[in-house]
Amino acid sequence: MGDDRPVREGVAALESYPSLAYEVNRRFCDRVGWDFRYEQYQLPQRPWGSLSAFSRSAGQHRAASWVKILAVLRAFELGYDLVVWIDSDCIFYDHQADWESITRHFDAPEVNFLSWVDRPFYADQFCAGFFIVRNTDHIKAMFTDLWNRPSEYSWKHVYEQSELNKVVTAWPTSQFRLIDEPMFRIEDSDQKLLHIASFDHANRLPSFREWFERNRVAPEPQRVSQHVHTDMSADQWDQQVSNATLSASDQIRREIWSIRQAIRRQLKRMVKR
Ligand SMILES: [Mn+2]
Repeated sequence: MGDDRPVREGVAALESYPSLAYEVNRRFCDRVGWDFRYEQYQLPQRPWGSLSAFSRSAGQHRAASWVKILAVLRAFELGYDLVVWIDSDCIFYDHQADWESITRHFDAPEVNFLSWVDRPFYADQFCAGFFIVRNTDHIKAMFTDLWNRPSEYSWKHVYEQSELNKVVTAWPTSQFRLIDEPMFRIEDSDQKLLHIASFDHANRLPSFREWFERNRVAPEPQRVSQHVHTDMSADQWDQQVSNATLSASDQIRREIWSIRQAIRRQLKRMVKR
């Protein structure tokens, strides 16, 4: 998983849903014996806020959600054969759930990608908040191309998910699996995932806190220094994946964009008051 926000330790975690998701997901991975990484990716800081991620080959700003592509490429580079991506607003819900039935799909060598159907939003698309990919040249090239190609969803909902769906669902059906199980609300006590979507964001903290009460475990994140990686610069990874230098005009565009974002944030705050 990953986010530009830090994992907050102690009781401060109760006010930070990525921190609660960290702890739920860390516990799950510990239980099933999967390596667990939280990429706290870095963006250039300015006095008014941070710059947004940017694809220099596409010449486009990229919404935060897109950075998962870089984080997965990083996990590939670390040598993992299979990489599981889970959003910071998504948790492994029932830790006793049977994941063998899911990972077994990858016993078929032609299967490269697995995700959850995006119900109730779309029945024929998957939700990029959770997916498993195989580290192959094919997948690596797909992610590299997605990052580098201009996209009408660079800043438009549902971002990289729209592009990923276009590419993956065009493959022969033998190469990917879409699992039709609940994810966006609790329908079964033994469901594998719980993902609190952005329209429902106010529910993230209460839902995740409830998970700890229900499972009678402490919510304070453990072993943060072991699992949170703060050395992933989104710009450095863009440079590596784009294999291009940032033009002076794009550099200026980024600065102006971030100032406009800061003003927008300020205006929103004023309206709220
Ligand atoms: Mn999400």
